[in-house]
Amino acid sequence: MALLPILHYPDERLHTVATPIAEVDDGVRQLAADMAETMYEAPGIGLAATQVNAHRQLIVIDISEAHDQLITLINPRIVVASEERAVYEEGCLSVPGIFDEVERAARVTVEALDLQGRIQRIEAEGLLSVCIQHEMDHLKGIVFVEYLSRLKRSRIAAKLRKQQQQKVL
Ligand code: K1U
Ligand code: ZN
Repeated sequence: MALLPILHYPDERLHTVATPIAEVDDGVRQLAADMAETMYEAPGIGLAATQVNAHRQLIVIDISEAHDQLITLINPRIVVASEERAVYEEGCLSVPGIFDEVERAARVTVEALDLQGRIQRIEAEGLLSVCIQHEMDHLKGIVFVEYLSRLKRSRIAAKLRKQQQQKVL
Protein backbone atom coordinates (compact mmCIF):
# COMPACT_ATOMS: atom_id res chain seq x y z
CA MET A 1 0.00 0.00 0.00
CA ALA A 2 1.09 3.60 -0.45
CA LEU A 3 0.38 7.05 0.92
CA LEU A 4 -0.78 9.40 -1.84
CA PRO A 5 -0.12 13.18 -1.96
CA ILE A 6 -3.31 15.22 -1.41
CA LEU A 7 -3.97 18.25 -3.66
CA HIS A 8 -4.54 21.51 -1.78
CA TYR A 9 -6.98 24.30 -2.68
CA PRO A 10 -6.70 26.43 -4.84
CA ASP A 11 -5.06 23.78 -7.07
CA GLU A 12 -6.97 23.84 -10.38
CA ARG A 13 -6.90 20.03 -10.61
CA LEU A 14 -9.47 19.92 -7.78
CA HIS A 15 -11.98 21.26 -10.34
CA THR A 16 -11.59 18.26 -12.69
CA VAL A 17 -14.81 16.25 -13.20
CA ALA A 18 -14.21 12.53 -12.49
CA THR A 19 -15.10 9.88 -15.08
CA PRO A 20 -17.11 6.72 -14.30
CA ILE A 21 -15.18 3.49 -13.67
CA ALA A 22 -15.96 1.01 -16.47
CA GLU A 23 -14.61 -2.09 -14.70
CA VAL A 24 -13.85 -2.76 -11.02
CA ASP A 25 -10.45 -4.43 -11.46
CA ASP A 26 -7.29 -4.85 -9.38
CA GLY A 27 -6.09 -1.35 -10.35
CA VAL A 28 -9.28 0.15 -8.85
CA ARG A 29 -8.92 -2.02 -5.72
CA GLN A 30 -5.29 -0.90 -5.32
CA LEU A 31 -6.24 2.79 -5.69
CA ALA A 32 -9.06 2.33 -3.13
CA ALA A 33 -6.64 0.66 -0.66
CA ASP A 34 -4.08 3.47 -1.10
CA MET A 35 -6.81 6.09 -0.65
CA ALA A 36 -8.02 4.42 2.56
CA GLU A 37 -4.48 4.35 3.95
CA THR A 38 -4.04 8.04 3.00
CA MET A 39 -7.38 8.98 4.63
CA TYR A 40 -6.58 7.16 7.92
CA GLU A 41 -3.08 8.64 8.06
CA ALA A 42 -4.22 12.24 7.37
CA PRO A 43 -6.42 11.73 9.51
CA GLY A 44 -9.77 12.19 7.84
CA ILE A 45 -13.19 10.58 7.59
CA GLY A 46 -13.44 10.64 3.79
CA LEU A 47 -11.40 11.02 0.61
CA ALA A 48 -12.37 11.33 -3.05
CA ALA A 49 -10.06 10.16 -5.86
CA THR A 50 -10.04 13.74 -7.22
CA GLN A 51 -8.11 14.83 -4.11
CA VAL A 52 -5.25 12.46 -4.97
CA ASN A 53 -5.26 13.56 -8.62
CA ALA A 54 -6.97 10.38 -9.86
CA HIS A 55 -10.03 11.60 -11.74
CA ARG A 56 -12.23 8.53 -11.44
CA GLN A 57 -15.54 8.12 -9.57
CA LEU A 58 -14.17 6.54 -6.41
CA ILE A 59 -14.68 7.54 -2.74
CA VAL A 60 -13.62 6.06 0.59
CA ILE A 61 -15.36 6.97 3.87
CA ASP A 62 -15.00 5.80 7.46
CA ILE A 63 -16.71 7.86 10.16
CA SER A 64 -16.11 5.26 12.90
CA GLU A 65 -13.71 6.05 15.75
CA ALA A 66 -12.23 2.53 15.58
CA HIS A 67 -11.51 2.85 11.83
CA ASP A 68 -13.32 -0.43 11.23
CA GLN A 69 -16.26 0.64 9.05
CA LEU A 70 -14.68 1.48 5.72
CA ILE A 71 -17.16 2.26 2.92
CA THR A 72 -15.98 2.32 -0.70
CA LEU A 73 -18.27 3.94 -3.25
CA ILE A 74 -17.63 3.45 -6.97
CA ASN A 75 -19.70 5.46 -9.50
CA PRO A 76 -21.98 6.77 -6.68
CA ARG A 77 -25.30 8.45 -7.43
CA ILE A 78 -27.82 9.95 -5.05
CA VAL A 79 -31.20 8.33 -5.72
CA VAL A 80 -33.13 10.04 -2.89
CA ALA A 81 -32.38 13.34 -1.11
CA SER A 82 -34.59 14.67 1.67
CA GLU A 83 -36.26 18.05 1.29
CA GLU A 84 -35.24 18.72 4.87
CA ARG A 85 -31.89 20.52 5.06
CA ALA A 86 -29.21 20.44 7.73
CA VAL A 87 -26.21 22.66 8.46
CA TYR A 88 -22.88 21.10 9.47
CA GLU A 89 -19.44 22.59 10.09
CA GLU A 90 -17.31 20.91 7.43
CA GLY A 91 -13.58 20.45 7.01
CA CYS A 92 -11.56 19.16 4.05
CA LEU A 93 -8.14 17.56 3.73
CA SER A 94 -7.64 19.69 0.60
CA VAL A 95 -8.35 22.89 2.59
CA PRO A 96 -6.30 22.26 5.76
CA GLY A 97 -7.16 24.24 8.88
CA ILE A 98 -10.41 25.71 7.48
CA PHE A 99 -13.83 24.75 8.89
CA ASP A 100 -17.12 26.39 7.98
CA GLU A 101 -20.85 25.74 7.88
CA VAL A 102 -22.49 24.27 4.78
CA GLU A 103 -26.18 23.47 4.27
CA ARG A 104 -27.06 20.21 2.51
CA ALA A 105 -29.87 17.63 2.31
CA ALA A 106 -30.35 16.13 5.78
CA ARG A 107 -30.66 12.55 4.49
CA VAL A 108 -29.59 10.85 1.26
CA THR A 109 -29.84 7.41 -0.27
CA VAL A 110 -26.87 6.57 -2.47
CA GLU A 111 -26.35 3.72 -4.92
CA ALA A 112 -22.82 2.72 -5.90
CA LEU A 113 -20.70 -0.29 -6.81
CA ASP A 114 -18.57 -1.96 -4.14
CA LEU A 115 -15.05 -3.39 -4.59
CA GLN A 116 -16.53 -6.60 -6.05
CA GLY A 117 -18.52 -4.63 -8.62
CA ARG A 118 -21.84 -5.34 -6.85
CA ILE A 119 -24.50 -2.65 -6.42
CA GLN A 120 -24.83 -1.36 -2.84
CA ARG A 121 -27.51 1.00 -1.50
CA ILE A 122 -26.81 3.13 1.58
CA GLU A 123 -29.35 5.23 3.47
CA ALA A 124 -27.46 7.96 5.32
CA GLU A 125 -28.19 10.71 7.81
CA GLY A 126 -26.08 12.88 10.10
CA LEU A 127 -22.33 12.93 9.54
CA LEU A 128 -22.42 10.06 7.01
CA SER A 129 -24.91 11.98 4.87
CA VAL A 130 -22.76 15.14 5.05
CA CYS A 131 -19.61 13.21 4.19
CA ILE A 132 -21.17 11.38 1.21
CA GLN A 133 -22.43 14.68 -0.27
CA HIS A 134 -19.07 16.43 0.39
CA GLU A 135 -17.10 13.62 -1.30
CA MET A 136 -19.51 13.40 -4.25
CA ASP A 137 -19.01 17.14 -4.75
CA HIS A 138 -15.25 16.48 -5.09
CA LEU A 139 -16.00 14.07 -7.96
CA LYS A 140 -17.88 16.92 -9.68
CA GLY A 141 -14.92 19.27 -9.16
CA ILE A 142 -16.59 21.18 -6.32
CA VAL A 143 -14.70 22.06 -3.11
CA PHE A 144 -16.86 22.98 -0.06
CA VAL A 145 -15.41 26.51 0.11
CA GLU A 146 -17.31 27.25 -3.11
CA TYR A 147 -20.48 27.39 -0.97
CA LEU A 148 -18.95 30.22 1.09
CA SER A 149 -18.91 33.94 0.22
CA ARG A 150 -16.48 35.21 -2.42
CA LEU A 151 -14.67 37.19 0.29
CA LYS A 152 -14.17 34.13 2.53
CA ARG A 153 -13.04 32.09 -0.47
CA SER A 154 -10.42 34.58 -1.59
CA ARG A 155 -9.10 34.90 1.99
CA ILE A 156 -8.83 31.10 2.26
CA ALA A 157 -7.06 30.85 -1.13
CA ALA A 158 -4.57 33.59 -0.12
CA LYS A 159 -3.89 31.91 3.25
CA LEU A 160 -3.27 28.49 1.69
CA ARG A 161 -1.09 29.94 -1.12
CA LYS A 162 1.03 31.65 1.56
CA GLN A 163 1.31 28.39 3.56
CA GLN A 164 2.43 26.53 0.41
CA GLN A 165 5.07 29.17 -0.41
CA GLN A 166 6.42 28.96 3.15
CA LYS A 167 6.73 25.18 2.77
CA VAL A 168 8.78 25.59 -0.45
CA LEU A 169 11.17 28.16 1.07
O1 K1U B 1 -11.17 16.12 2.51
C1 K1U B 1 -12.16 15.43 2.66
O2 K1U B 1 -13.00 15.36 1.80
C2 K1U B 1 -12.31 14.69 3.97
C3 K1U B 1 -13.06 15.45 5.02
C4 K1U B 1 -14.47 14.89 5.09
C5 K1U B 1 -15.49 15.74 5.79
C6 K1U B 1 -15.35 16.10 7.12
C7 K1U B 1 -16.34 16.85 7.75
C8 K1U B 1 -17.46 17.24 7.06
C9 K1U B 1 -17.58 16.90 5.74
C10 K1U B 1 -16.61 16.13 5.11
C11 K1U B 1 -12.32 15.27 6.35
O3 K1U B 1 -12.14 14.19 6.78
S1 K1U B 1 -11.79 16.69 7.18
C12 K1U B 1 -11.10 16.02 8.70
C13 K1U B 1 -12.13 15.63 9.70
O4 K1U B 1 -13.26 16.05 9.61
C14 K1U B 1 -11.80 14.69 10.80
C15 K1U B 1 -10.51 14.25 11.02
C16 K1U B 1 -10.23 13.38 12.06
C17 K1U B 1 -11.23 12.93 12.89
C18 K1U B 1 -12.51 13.38 12.69
C19 K1U B 1 -12.80 14.25 11.65
ZN1 ZN C 1 -12.99 17.50 1.01
